[in-house]
Amino acid sequence: MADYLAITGGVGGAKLALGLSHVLEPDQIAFAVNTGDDFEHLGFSISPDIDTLTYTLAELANRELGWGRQDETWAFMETLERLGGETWFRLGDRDLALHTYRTQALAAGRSLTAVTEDICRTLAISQAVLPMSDDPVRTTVLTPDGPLAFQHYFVRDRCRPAVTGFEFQGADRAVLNPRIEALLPGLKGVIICPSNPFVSVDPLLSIGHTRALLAGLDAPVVAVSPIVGGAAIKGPTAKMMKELNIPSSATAVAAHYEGLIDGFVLDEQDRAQQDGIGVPSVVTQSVMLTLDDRIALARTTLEFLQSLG
Ligand code: FO1
Repeated sequence: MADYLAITGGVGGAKLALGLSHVLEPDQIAFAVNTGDDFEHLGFSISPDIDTLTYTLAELANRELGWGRQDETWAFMETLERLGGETWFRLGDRDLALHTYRTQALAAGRSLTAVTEDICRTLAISQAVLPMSDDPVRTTVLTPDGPLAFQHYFVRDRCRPAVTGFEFQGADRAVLNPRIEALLPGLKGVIICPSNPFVSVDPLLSIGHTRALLAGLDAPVVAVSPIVGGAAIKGPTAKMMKELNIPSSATAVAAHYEGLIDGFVLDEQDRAQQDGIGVPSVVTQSVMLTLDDRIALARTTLEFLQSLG
């Protein structure tokens, strides 16, 4: 049974996840992964955040794009484009094999957890990578022009529409992955990775009583700020906060998790905000450019968790 659970979305979260995988033994850490970004496209079942994490842990991630596989080729997309097909969401040739496998396995009645386990085994990943739920939960972004499915907002429309809120379709009926729930009583700590609070972490927290379940743990819960110096390291977090009339600051991220977290990790650039954080906090260099940065942030976060425990 794992000692630590890390809740993660895509790129930003996967960086810290990789650091944690270098610091902890494989059986000490499990990852609870957002599936609110999942969708069905061109007949494939696509789970972007699970794939970003597994490719990152397997050292196969495409560093230039931030998603997909390294050494990718695009023959499928090129042919589809010539045929006049839908090409706004790019599926590389190597990546495609994985989507095909997952689509067939899910259609045959296997669970997303079981399929993800197969993929991890094949990619020689020893840590548990656990989809937040085996039931579909789909993030919808609310905009003044109406609701948008997450990937339409994020990729097709390049996060341009203003956001007014979010809905997580299916979250009220979904069941938290039983393998995640089974870990909770034995945990020494929970880490909320520096992922987007609204669209990467909230989908998991919105499943049934998950937020209350995590808040009620004996083990401490810490969040790492995805906002540094008023901006998001990657992605639309800061833009969303402005549009929601929330200051784009580390303090506001900590406030978003009020009642859930016991500690908060913020960047040196935001040291001046430390007094306004309502829970114990640690200031560190949290921008992860290199593998050493990822490992250092993982160590600091774990030491901080242990000091709270
Ligand atoms: N992100 C993009 O910005 N453009 C794409 O064409 C794209 C394709 C894609 C294919 C497979 C996959 O696993 C992820 C992909 N992503 C793409 C990333 C993804 O949509 C987002 O980064 C996440 O959903 C946000 O965490």
